[in-house]
Amino acid sequence: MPFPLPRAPRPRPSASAARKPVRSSRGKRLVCTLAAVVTAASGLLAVGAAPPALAAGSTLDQLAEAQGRYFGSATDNPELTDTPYTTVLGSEFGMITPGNSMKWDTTEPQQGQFDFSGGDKIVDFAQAHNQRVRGHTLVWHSQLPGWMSSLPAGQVQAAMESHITKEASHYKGKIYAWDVVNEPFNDDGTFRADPFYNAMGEKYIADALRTAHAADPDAKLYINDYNIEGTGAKADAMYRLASDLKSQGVPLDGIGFQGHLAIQYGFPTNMRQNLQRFADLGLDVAITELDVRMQLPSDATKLATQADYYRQVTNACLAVSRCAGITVWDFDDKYSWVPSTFSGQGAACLYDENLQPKPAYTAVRDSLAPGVSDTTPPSAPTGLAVSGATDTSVSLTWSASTDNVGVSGYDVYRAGTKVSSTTSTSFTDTGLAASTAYTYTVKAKDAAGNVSAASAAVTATTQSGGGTGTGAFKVQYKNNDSAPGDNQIKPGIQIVNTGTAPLDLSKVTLRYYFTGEGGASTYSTWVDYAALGAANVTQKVVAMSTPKAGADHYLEVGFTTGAGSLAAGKSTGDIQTRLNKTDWSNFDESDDYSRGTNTAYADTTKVTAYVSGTLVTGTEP
Ligand code: 9MR
Repeated sequence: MPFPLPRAPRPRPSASAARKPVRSSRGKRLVCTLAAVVTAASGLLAVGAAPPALAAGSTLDQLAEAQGRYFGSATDNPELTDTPYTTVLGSEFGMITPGNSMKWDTTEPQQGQFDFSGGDKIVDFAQAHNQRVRGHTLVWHSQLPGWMSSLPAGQVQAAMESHITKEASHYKGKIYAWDVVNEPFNDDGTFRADPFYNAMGEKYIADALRTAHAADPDAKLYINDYNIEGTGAKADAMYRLASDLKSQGVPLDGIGFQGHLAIQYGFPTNMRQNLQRFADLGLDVAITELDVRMQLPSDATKLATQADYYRQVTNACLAVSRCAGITVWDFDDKYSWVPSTFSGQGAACLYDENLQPKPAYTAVRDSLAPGVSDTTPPSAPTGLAVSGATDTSVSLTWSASTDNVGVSGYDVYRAGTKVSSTTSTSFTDTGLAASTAYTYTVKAKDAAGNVSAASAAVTATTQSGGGTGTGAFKVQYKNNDSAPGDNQIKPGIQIVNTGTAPLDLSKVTLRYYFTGEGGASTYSTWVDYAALGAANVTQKVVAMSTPKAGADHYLEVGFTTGAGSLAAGKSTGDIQTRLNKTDWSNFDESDDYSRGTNTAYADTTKVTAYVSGTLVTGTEP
């Protein structure tokens, strides 16, 4: 029989009571006064409090505790003999969840015969390391012993209450929070038809919570599930259940969001808002089983995405004052459950199989305490190029930098003086003097304030002032040649006037750089099509006096006065050029400087453009 207990108000433990002593990176216990810590309830610094002393060597849990949260890990009994592993387990984390040894099939393998030895060992480990314990789990459809799964429906409630009472009483006073009910929902938000639901209907959940509360009134009681991190049908079902239980006065303290994420499925929608709506019901929320898997093999890009997911989860928890903490579902890829469950997937944890921290580890630290841990600057920006120039402005583009945690922006320098900070990879410098050369560099920075080395410098010359027909423009390119090893090169080129004045095309020349690869040194050129009239396009091949990588010749494209002027905002339209050596010997275009593989027009900086012989856009080889 369910026995409705009046719900005694249970204030959150005070910051001092709830928190274990903070240890320094050397393991020495530091005195952590209430004034010096962050209030658990608000997540804000206590008024007048000195910020906690956080050093680069602070543990994950110390960084989290300074934000009023815990940082924990799951572990399992076989792992406790791995000393390098337990050294990290015992130091980095402030909360431990037994991965298996408190589950029903382990603790009550035969009806009425209980075995808590595995769970006891993990509790002993935690207590020896000043760690708290999340109990996992009392009522779950999986890892049930055979006798329980086949029990007649009429005996399920008594068996469930007996199991909860026995286990929660055994661990009374030693458990911070119990996952009383685990995974009650199907993905569509309907209740899972497990032995408990089949026997008792939805009310088994309230009954389980009341039974656990009677056995250990001080433990926080949670319902825990996966695929509820973001908004959706399953999260909505949990929200409805949580609201109902709260309004009925059932002793429910929190909702556990397991957080088994995968980079190939995207980050959960509105995670912070989703956590917040549960918190607004007067519940704690916690991330209880976080890991972020990927298709193997891992690579730097996947690990960076994974790091970003871990960071976003941490940010979401920090943004919700009732988020009590985060637990990872083991911290080391060596002991992750993922590879044995999802074929071909893995690398889901904060540390790799050799116990080396991954970018995700740094990302979590950086979220918990920006700047404390991340001392690695981004890579220097590459590919800095002039994408346009007018008589008063210069436009620049560059390639994105990479960073162990994430690039937060770029600083643009003109002649060594910072002229802009931007989060994009382009910038237009305005208010410049006409006919003047300006030299630029760009540096990348990250959220911790680390700044990269400067990019290679690029110099741009503004147009002559007051003249006509030299406004800003850009060059677009496409490859019309599907055979890079044959005897012809077929660049498609067009010019777009991006300025506000007409562009006198007769002053414009373009250079397409390539290598000749032996054979004849004389060339034939062709204009197969030009929207502005093939007869208005001129071409010649020029041998470079100083060959460069991917370039010992260039095709120079020009325009007759018949091409006229290109109005602001307009494009010349498609110009299909073609060239061959006069002996028709083959090229190897694969390394040619100006060549791209795009078959639709796209902006390029590798076909350079000149007005009256002065480079105005693009980067020469
Ligand atoms: O980590 C646990 C793994 O060792 C077990 O084989 C598995 C069996 O179901 O359970 C794992 O933990 C699960 C947790 O108890 C509930 N949420 C999903 C976890 C991963 O399967």
